[in-house]
Amino acid sequence: MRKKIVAGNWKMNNDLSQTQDLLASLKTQVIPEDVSVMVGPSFTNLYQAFQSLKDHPIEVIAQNMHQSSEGAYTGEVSAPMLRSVGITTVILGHSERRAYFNENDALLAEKVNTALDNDMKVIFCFGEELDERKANNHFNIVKSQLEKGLFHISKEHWSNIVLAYEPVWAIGTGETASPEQAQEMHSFVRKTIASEYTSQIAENVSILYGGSVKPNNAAEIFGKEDVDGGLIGGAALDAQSFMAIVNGFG
Ligand code: G2H
Repeated sequence: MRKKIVAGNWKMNNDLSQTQDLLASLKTQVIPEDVSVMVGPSFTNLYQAFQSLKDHPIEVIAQNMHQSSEGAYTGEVSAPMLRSVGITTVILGHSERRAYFNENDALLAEKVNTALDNDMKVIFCFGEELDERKANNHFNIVKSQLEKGLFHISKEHWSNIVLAYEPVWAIGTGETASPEQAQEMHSFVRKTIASEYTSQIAENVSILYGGSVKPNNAAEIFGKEDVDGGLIGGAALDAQSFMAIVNGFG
């Protein structure tokens, strides 16, 4: 059985007191035993969030990290730093990092290696832009992102990988991929992994969908065979909405 996962990506939202408030609300909620629930606050609030959720099933994750483990990289945060405050999972390759911070496939491959070398789990994001889908090139784009950013890892490392398909045209736009579009891509990704690695690896990896998931569409999307959960942005900033999405697994 693949792990069901719902991860909140808070992006650059919530200062310390807002983080504390949101965590306090989340802590009053019942977390279903069969779903791994994660939240990703900003770097400045990770330590506080980890401490606050220490004895709670919600995992605190990071939104990004630098590709080097240490060094003269002003303003950056390393994998060992994240580990030192209790964080063992990091989101890499989010489309906002690719678009606004010039993160390309080669850089992401380095980041993946550094995360794995530091015994961290990776939520690896990928997805096509609108013009690429319109040109019917979305499968090629996704395949290329996976091949260049991720498919260099060894079989053994796949247990530390979660995938997140996030079509760029659906992120923060209110436009969601239809459950059928999500399923079609997730199934394609699984087949691609099976042919590149093994069908067992393909069957065991959780593939999340991200892009305007809300309480009113989560259940339908999560109901698709190859969709194992979601990476949630806007709707993760409200405890009730986020939990309604978590409870979207019937
Ligand atoms: C996609 C998603 C979370 P949103 O970025 O990663 O954000 O749910 O706001 O579209």
